[in-house]
Amino acid sequence: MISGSDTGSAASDPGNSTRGCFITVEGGEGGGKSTQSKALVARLRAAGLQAIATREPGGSPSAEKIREVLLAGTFQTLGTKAEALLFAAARIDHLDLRIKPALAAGTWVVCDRFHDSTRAYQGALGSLDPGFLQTLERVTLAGAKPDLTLILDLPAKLGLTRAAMRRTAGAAPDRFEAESLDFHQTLRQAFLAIAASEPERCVVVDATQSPEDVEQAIWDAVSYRLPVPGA
Ligand code: Z5A
Repeated sequence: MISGSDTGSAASDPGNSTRGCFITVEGGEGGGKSTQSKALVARLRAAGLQAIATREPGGSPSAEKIREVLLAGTFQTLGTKAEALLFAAARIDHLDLRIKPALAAGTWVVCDRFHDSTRAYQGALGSLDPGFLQTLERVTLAGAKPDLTLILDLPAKLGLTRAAMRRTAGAAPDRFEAESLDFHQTLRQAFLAIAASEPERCVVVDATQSPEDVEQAIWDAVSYRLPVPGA
């Protein structure tokens, strides 16, 4: 059960029909997270559920401001630890203002990136001390773990090609997209390692398929793992 305390988890009681379920969508660049988050919300609504799509970094007015500086690389010079703290500050605000109230009202929340992105980008790639990251995650989430995490997996090169195609003509890649192919390959392995370490929470989805096939694979996983009416 998601709450402000340190003792529970949204994942602990997904069968509680009075609360919404919390689903996160994760993976490397260009995997289709935004596309699939919107499609999943549409499917949940069609199944008669209240559902919202949100994203990280961002999702609340103050967190969206933090997003701007993070993606611009404004504070990159402060180092990975400081960046992790900024992602955490945005996440706390997002949880308090948007995610927790929605779940408490029975609304399902689909979030494009969440704490696994901090583990992968700032942890595996930024080489942050695991103890620091675990403590930061514990105080940031305060028990608010996702019920289900969908990890959209595809080769780094394909993901970067897709991300580049999506950018408007002439727009520069953001601070993370501009990293090397090696960086993105390591990122892919980091997400797969998270999935392997928490199979009860994570499902890996083959994101090389067509958008329609990815959407169906996601729907199959959601309907199998969570209490979708009529599934
Ligand atoms: N970050 C972090 O470091 N630490 C943290 O804790 C958090 C985040 C929360 C957020 O960037 C950055 O912040 C992110 C990690 C870091 N790194 N970057 N960059 P963002 O939100 O701006 O971008 P993103 O999350 O990385 O999104 P994305 O990878 O660029 O895209 P996507 O959401 O995965 O994909 P999409 O926009 O849905 O699709 C991309 C294009 O591919 C688009 O043209 C689609 O039409 C196309 N597409 C989608 N699916 C398919 C399929 N199946 N086939 C063919 N084409 C497809």
